[in-house]
Amino acid sequence: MEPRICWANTDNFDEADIVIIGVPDESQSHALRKGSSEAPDWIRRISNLRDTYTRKGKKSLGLPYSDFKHKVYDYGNITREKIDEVYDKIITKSKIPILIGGDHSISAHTIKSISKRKRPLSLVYFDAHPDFVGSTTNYYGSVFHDVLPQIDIKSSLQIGVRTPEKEELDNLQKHDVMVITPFEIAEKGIEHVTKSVLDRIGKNIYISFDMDCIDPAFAPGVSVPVPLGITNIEAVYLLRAIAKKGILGIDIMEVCPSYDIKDRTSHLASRMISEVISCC
Ligand SMILES: [Mn+2]
Repeated sequence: MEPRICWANTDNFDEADIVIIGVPDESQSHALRKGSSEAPDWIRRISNLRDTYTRKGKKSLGLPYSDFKHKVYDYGNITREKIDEVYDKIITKSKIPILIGGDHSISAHTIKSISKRKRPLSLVYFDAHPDFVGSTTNYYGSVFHDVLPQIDIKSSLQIGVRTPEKEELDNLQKHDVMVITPFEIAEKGIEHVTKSVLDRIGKNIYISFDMDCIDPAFAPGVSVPVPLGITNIEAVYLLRAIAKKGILGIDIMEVCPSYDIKDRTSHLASRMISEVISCC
């Protein structure tokens, strides 16, 4: 494994309130672009290269615009089969997991695990795709359908959707899912949209973040890129606001380092993690 992510500041799991976990698994992806399983270690590597500076021979973090109050522990990598066991240790101790994928189907495991302990669950699903295929299950395009029994649909929503299949459009309508498209953010402004997100979600909030919700101009290194996405600033503005309200956990999925441009997407993922930590 690469060194721990640069934001980790403790080697003691028990004293941590934020836990970083990698799941280097892309077994349920059908993407033409392979390589999302490399993301956890690659993001750790890039965080150490790009988000730290050297002062008098010592490592100095390039913080978000505030210091961390939190103790952050890097748990290393686990398999998808271990998620429930590891999340039990994390959620029952009121720690916040930040999981790095891997393909998006992994999120179904984390959502199911968290919903066993905290209900009703508000899911904030950032994605270019609704992942709402119901004709097949347990893969990266069926996550939202797979977790329907686990989430409170009335306080959940999708952000960044712009390439639904017909079946998915029908499912979104049938289940009356709130969707915020990139056009709606362009039209109404990020502040207005953020308020409506905060009004929608309840107390038990989980964020699942597919990096492809961000425009490929900012995040080219993803498994299934789609033009006309939200900007990096809009994404982080929303993440900060939701994290401030209080989250049970977050995952950051589908970074695909081998298709990236100069590690832009891995670096953005690392910065996003620091922004979320600073607002939790
Ligand atoms: Mn997805």
